[in-house]
Amino acid sequence: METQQSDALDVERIREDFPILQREFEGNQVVYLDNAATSQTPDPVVDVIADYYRKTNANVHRGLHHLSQEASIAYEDAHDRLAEFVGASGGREEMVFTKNTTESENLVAFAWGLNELGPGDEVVLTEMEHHASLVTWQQVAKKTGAEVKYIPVTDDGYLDMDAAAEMITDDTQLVNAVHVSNTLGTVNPVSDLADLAHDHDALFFVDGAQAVPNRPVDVEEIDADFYAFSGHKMLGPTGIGCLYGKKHLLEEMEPYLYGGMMIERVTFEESTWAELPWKFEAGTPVIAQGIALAAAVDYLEDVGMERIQRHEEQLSEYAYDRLTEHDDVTVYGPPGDDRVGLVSFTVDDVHAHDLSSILNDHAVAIRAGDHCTQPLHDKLGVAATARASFYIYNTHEEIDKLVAAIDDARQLFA
Ligand code: 7TS
Repeated sequence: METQQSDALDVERIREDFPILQREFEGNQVVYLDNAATSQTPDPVVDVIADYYRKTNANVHRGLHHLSQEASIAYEDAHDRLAEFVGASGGREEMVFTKNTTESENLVAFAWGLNELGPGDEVVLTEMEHHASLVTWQQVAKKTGAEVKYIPVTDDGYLDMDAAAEMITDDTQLVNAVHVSNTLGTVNPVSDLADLAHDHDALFFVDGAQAVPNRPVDVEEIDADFYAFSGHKMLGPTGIGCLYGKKHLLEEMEPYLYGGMMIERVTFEESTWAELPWKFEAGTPVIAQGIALAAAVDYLEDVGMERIQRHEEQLSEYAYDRLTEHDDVTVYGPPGDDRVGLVSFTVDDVHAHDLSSILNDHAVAIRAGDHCTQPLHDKLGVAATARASFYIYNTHEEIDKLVAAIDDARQLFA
């Protein structure tokens, strides 16, 4: 698509690339507000996937035949494209393709943590971590005897950075924090956390699943040692995630999965590992997904990451303001003008699951539940929240439809 010249997003033009948004259910056009769970995929990216299978499909054993050569080059180049997108100057050597953010978390926890952690060591997470990191580090801590600590979340939904400064000590080996909370919409001060971690020679790992889709991210400016994200939340296909890692760390780490493609030389007794990043991509990798994700990145950059960020901020502030017009609505997290494009909320006397089911009658798609942050919900004192999350194709009118559908639910339960 053409580069937009004006400051605002041309949402109507963008929506033409997403035919799924025209679907109707019982006469209502779908209002897709579940983007923090997964985003929709634009036609140009779907075309790349279809073209790949129609014209190029082959396994990526370089040099065997023309199709394999083409697939290999496109797949390898996709790593460079993703590295460039998040500011990793080391290119493909610093960009591992995985299945999703969860697998990227597991890769670091098991390939690094299992070997490096022991009794007396500490891993510092935050109370707003997604289960992807929380459960994973819990397990590695159990296996190694290390301890997991959590930076508290304040009542207004921010990280308590004074507490962080006290909790991160010379015993800390790694700090793992979400860049953007999938429940609160908080944007965390990741550069400050990186400084705190590095002051104590600890590594800093960022879960960027909710950040890379909607803001410019530069892993070197943050000074992250590892940075994880998912393709399916940023217009790409499912089945691909990314792990950025500083080259020297990835070089020192043991592999995570073993088998074909990740080796250099194998005898009956011993094996040596392929160069980066292939050492971490065992078996037939995510070829079509990787190539398609590079196309998604082209699409995002054509639209402009700063514009996307502004659009999301405007929508979430509008949603926050509209939702809080009613006293019976509680919105969780920071104020409307200081959050990313999502709003988690409850409505008095209406359970979040009932709410989402009534919204579904209006074809308004939101998510209800714990959003894979059960401990954070425990702290908030609610079992479930409703969450509306926005992306480049959402409009103010769709938020009005959300608010009208909530009114309907309110009347049903009055
Ligand atoms: N980290 C964060 C901050 C997330 O929001 C998610 C997914 C993950 C990690 C895991 O990503 P995955 O691609 O490995 O599944 N979050 C959500 C959500 O909020 N609703 O559905 C999935």
